Amino acid sequence: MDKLLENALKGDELSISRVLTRIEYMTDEGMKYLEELSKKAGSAHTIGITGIPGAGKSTLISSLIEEFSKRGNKKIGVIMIDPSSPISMGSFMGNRIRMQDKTMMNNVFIRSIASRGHLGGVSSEAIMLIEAMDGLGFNPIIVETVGAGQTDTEVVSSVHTITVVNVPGTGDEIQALKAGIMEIGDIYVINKAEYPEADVLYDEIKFAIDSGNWNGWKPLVLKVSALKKIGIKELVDAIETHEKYLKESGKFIKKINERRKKMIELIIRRKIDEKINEVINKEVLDNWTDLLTIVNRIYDDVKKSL
Ligand SMILES: Nc1nc2c(ncn2[C@@H]2O[C@H](COP(=O)(O)OP(=O)(O)OP(=O)(O)O)[C@@H](O)[C@H]2O)c(=O)[nH]1
Ligand SMILES: [Mg+2]
Repeated sequence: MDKLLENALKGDELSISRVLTRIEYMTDEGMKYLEELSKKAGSAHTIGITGIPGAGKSTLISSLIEEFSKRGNKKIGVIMIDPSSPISMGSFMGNRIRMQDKTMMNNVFIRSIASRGHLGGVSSEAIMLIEAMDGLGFNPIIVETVGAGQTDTEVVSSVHTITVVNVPGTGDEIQALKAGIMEIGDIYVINKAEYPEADVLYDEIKFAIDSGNWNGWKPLVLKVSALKKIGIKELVDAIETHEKYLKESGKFIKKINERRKKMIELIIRRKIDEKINEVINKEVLDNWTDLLTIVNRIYDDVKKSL
């Protein structure tokens, strides 16, 4: 096996980082790494943490990392999409280290990706990273996203357990819930629960969930304070309960298969897109005749070159 991948599998930080970068950029080497890692992947529980900017997602993730670590999780992966506020405990890989407890963070690998992506597609990068980290033995893998827009939706729908983070005082939560925007959650968290207004929001969301018709999994609603570390144990319990439910119902594997289907689709789309750009750049300006002739010729050329 390739030395870099071998070292990454042994847990060497720098090697992990390099392997992931090659995968993100979809280099030939990167794609071979992804192929190898994909053979080992399929056991990690993937958790999405989604919610509006400032809801406390990053703070919550650092509290979750602590709790998962206490429960013996040896390799925790975190993927942050376009983070405006990196996890304050710091990433053991990153440069912005502000660690409170260094030893505790040795089991955590944090990777950020910018929302534009290296090659224009965050969804494919995020989903490839999930697959790769899974193959590298990270479990759980926690993904932070704001949950809005097509990219985020694609990523969010690729994880096992979707945790929607709400905060009191934004006023539009119930409208969002009614409009179905929040229908995606497996767990609803009301963060900043040390504020008394959190109770009202909790009651509203709980009521909305209780009034719904649920088949299989009924979403759980929990109050937490990510900052003051209140309710974190209960949240990890809820996450683990959902994981158990998915495994017992066969949905755990199904979700991984869906994620892989999406990954393959995105990789192929990206390859085709690249070809289209290549052919268009070469042909359009030089050989302008009429629209349909050009469209058909480019279409044929793309087909031939695939
Ligand atoms: N009072 C209080 N503040 C909190 C709590 N959790 C997070 N915060 C604060 O809320 C602010 C935003 O927290 P982040 O964790 O960066 O929020 P985020 O959702 O990751 O934000 P983006 O990454 O920008 O979308 C920070 O100043 C946190 O300290 C909480 O439980 N209580
Ligand atoms: Mg954040």
